[in-house]
Amino acid sequence: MNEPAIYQPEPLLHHRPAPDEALVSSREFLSRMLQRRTVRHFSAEPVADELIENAIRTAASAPSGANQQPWTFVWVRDAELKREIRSAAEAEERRSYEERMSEEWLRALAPLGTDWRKPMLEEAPALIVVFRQAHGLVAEADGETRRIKHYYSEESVGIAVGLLLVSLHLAGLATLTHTPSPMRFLGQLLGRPANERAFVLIPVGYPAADAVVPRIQKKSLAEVLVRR
Ligand code: IYR
Repeated sequence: MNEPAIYQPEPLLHHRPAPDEALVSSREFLSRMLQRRTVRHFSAEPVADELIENAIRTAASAPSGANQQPWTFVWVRDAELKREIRSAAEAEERRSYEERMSEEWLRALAPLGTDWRKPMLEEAPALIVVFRQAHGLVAEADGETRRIKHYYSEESVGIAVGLLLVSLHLAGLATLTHTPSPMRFLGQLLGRPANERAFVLIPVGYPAADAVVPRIQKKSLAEVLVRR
């Protein structure tokens, strides 16, 4: 067994805005976030690299179980790779829509207007595929690879994806939070190691000029907040 790393406290750097500034910034942030929509129609317009890099830096700043940061972000721009991903995703989605999803599930999805076709996987200029590291792999001095347990990796990656979506949205970009099921093909096409599981596939880009979104509602504060 290796010695555990030691606890080394350092002073917290913390910015506390004045109360009026806090309210303004909280309201502005809320109003920007209320404009975020899941988008399924993308333009081919390219995206500046730094917007994607900063979104991934932001995502990678997320809190994680034991600070293990159990994530890998694969940024796909290559047209041929996008085509392969689309084709594999559509094969799985077609089987899901036609054979695997229950009537109840299909009814729940009806307001979203989705089907098995996923042209956005080729149309969007970038795809970000987020992988969850189910466990860690550490190279030992003797050349062996040791497995380390990861804690709360699902929660950790979920939080990181939330931050990723926020950063991209605030940069004026559109995203689709897509989970073709099963997603094993993503690890295969992208050559990821066996400890990584595809978590979500996110087309990123500017919305198409004629993009439409389903008319849906978010629950009110009263419906989601319990005060005790
Ligand atoms: N993965 C499919 C189906 C789908 C499932 C849920 I839950 C959604 O919120 C949306 C779609 C698809 O992407 O079409």
